[in-house]
Amino acid sequence: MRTTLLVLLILYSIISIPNISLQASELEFDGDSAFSYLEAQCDFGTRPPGSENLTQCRGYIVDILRSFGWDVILQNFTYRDVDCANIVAHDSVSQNVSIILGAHYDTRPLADHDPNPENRDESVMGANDGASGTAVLMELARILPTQIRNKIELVFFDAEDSGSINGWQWIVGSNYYVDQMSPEIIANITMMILVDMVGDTNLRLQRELYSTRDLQNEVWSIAAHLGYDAIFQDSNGGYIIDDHHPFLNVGIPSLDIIHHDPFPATWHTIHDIPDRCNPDSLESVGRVLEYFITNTTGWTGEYEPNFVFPIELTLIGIFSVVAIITIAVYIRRK
Ligand code: 1BN
Ligand code: ZN
Repeated sequence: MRTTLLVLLILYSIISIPNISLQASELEFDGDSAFSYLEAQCDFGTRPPGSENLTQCRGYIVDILRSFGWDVILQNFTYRDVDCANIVAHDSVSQNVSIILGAHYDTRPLADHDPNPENRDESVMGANDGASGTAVLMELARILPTQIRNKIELVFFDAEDSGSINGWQWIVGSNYYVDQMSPEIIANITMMILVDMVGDTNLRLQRELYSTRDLQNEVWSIAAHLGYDAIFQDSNGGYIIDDHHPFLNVGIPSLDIIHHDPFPATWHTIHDIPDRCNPDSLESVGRVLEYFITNTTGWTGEYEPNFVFPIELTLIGIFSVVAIITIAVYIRRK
């Protein structure tokens, strides 16, 4: 008798467990598609601020975003007599932006970290450092459901990566962007997420330490849920002054998803080329972000609805089973 009861209870508990497992394969972000945007940027050549290559590449990014239905504006600014522009993309229908996704699209003018001193006067191709984060944002622009796009702003920063060269500072574009935000707009933004250097074949993401820890925890736990815990490592990296920094300074919770501590071997070298990058790396980061964004904005439209057996029915079921068994025992004894 006890055994029967136990078996029935176990069966009930199994069907009552909510199905929370949305798997990586159910997500839309495509690594090959993202990789094609990475390669296309590199086809323009190296892309330091103010260069003709960067101007051409900017036009390409704008065209692609518009073809996916986004409204795009250029935020022009001049730094040290060089014309620069952040690219800002919004939903074309309505705007109620609460999440900013960012990446820099410029590349470093000098490969000053190259192991070979003879290469240090050359410029960096920036397949990883520049094109990878940009490619992830472009693929998100393609696949994000139209229903949630009004909550998202995509910002591609110029002039991030020329720091300590000819007196330039780092993160010039993001500083300019945040300087232009009004207090009202700042108050409406709930978070900023930056993707930088996420394309390396051997991608390893440590936790960047300026980043808002709670936001980082959410993203890292989604990565673990999707099986990307070998990439999103649960260990502390270092403090990086990156494009999320100006947002943190005005009180916006911000996260930098960046390969660092150590930086990839190609960082600021002439070897930062598409051959050293990988569609799977872009896909892991893109899918984590897709999952996070669709969850955070409360949209469940195209995914399988989670099956949750209502607690009331579970309790009624258990009561009926217990009642039936009690009655059966009572009748048998009689
Ligand atoms: C990220 C990619 N950064 C540069 N390229 C930011 C950075 C600035 C990293 C200074 C280390 C030192
Ligand atoms: Zn760099």
